[in-house]
Parts: sequence; C-alpha cells; structure tokens
Amino acid sequence: MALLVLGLPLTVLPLTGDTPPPSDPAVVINGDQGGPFTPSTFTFGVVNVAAVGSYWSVTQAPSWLDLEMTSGYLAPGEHISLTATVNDQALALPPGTHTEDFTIHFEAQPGDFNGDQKVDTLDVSIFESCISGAAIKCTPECAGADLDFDEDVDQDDYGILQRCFSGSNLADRNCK
Ligand SMILES: [Ca+2]
Ligand SMILES: [Ca+2]
Repeated sequence: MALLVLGLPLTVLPLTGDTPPPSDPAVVINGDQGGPFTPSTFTFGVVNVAAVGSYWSVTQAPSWLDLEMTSGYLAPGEHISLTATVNDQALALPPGTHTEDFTIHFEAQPGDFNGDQKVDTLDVSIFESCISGAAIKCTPECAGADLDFDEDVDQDDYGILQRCFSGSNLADRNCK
C-alpha cells in the first residue's frame, strides 16, 4: 500500500504596512492512494489584521480541496473559521508528497474604520480623531487612517477619505 502525503502550507498574505498574522502551521493530510484521507476535513482561520475593513479571497488552493467559503469581508480584527474538505479529486492523486500553496489575498477598503463596508460620517469622526498633521508620525492605532501610507494622517489622507466617502451606500473598493 502506498502512502499519500498531501502537504498543505497555509499562507496568509497581509496588507502592505500591516503586521503579518502568526503563520498557520502546515496542514498535513495522510492517506493511501485512493483514500481515505486523514483528516478529511479541517478548519483554518482567516483574520483581518488591518485597521480597516478588508475584502478577502482565496487566490490559490488545491483542486482536491473544497472550501466552505472563498471570499468575504471582515471588520478590523474580525476572525472567522472556515472548513476545508478533501474532495474526490484527491482519490486520483498518485502516491507521493503533494505540496500545494494555499493563498488568501486581503484588500483593504480605504476609510472603512468600523468594518461595516460603508465610508460614512462615523468613519469621518474616527479619521478626524487620528489627524496628526503633515509629516508627523501617526500612532499605530491610527495606521488605517494613513490612506497614502506615508506614516502621517494629514490633508492628503483626508482627500482620499473624501473620494472614498459612500454615505449609506456600499463603499467603492477602488475609490483611491
Ligand atoms: Ca464604515
Ligand atoms: Ca498619510
């Protein structure tokens, strides 16, 4: 009987300028050729480490794995658990070690500080509490208000916030 080892390192790509999340350990799935495999399902976490609401989507995953969800929106700091299930395509894998990348891409919604997918007056209030002035480094808590990534929160960032303002409508993810 041949042993099938499916290595599945989980990689989460953080946003530029944000603290990367602790890296998930690789998931190793074992089984004989043709199955069954252990574990046949496992859960993994998706966390938004950005200071603003963020879209997430799985951009790379093994074809032999079915995912409960492949995209969504998370508020700052929000965490969800997703279930992955080994599907029938794994039955056809030849013996050996099959290591596949698993990648989740995050894209921040500029200006959505409270994670409701809108940029409205509540977000403007949070932004205003973060204004540091030109070339004055903002605090880590206000990193999400530094919309042009130059470490301050000033008029340039406010201009971007105005362009991203959506009121009661869903924010435009390409508003910058
Ligand atoms: Ca908001
Ligand atoms: Ca700035």
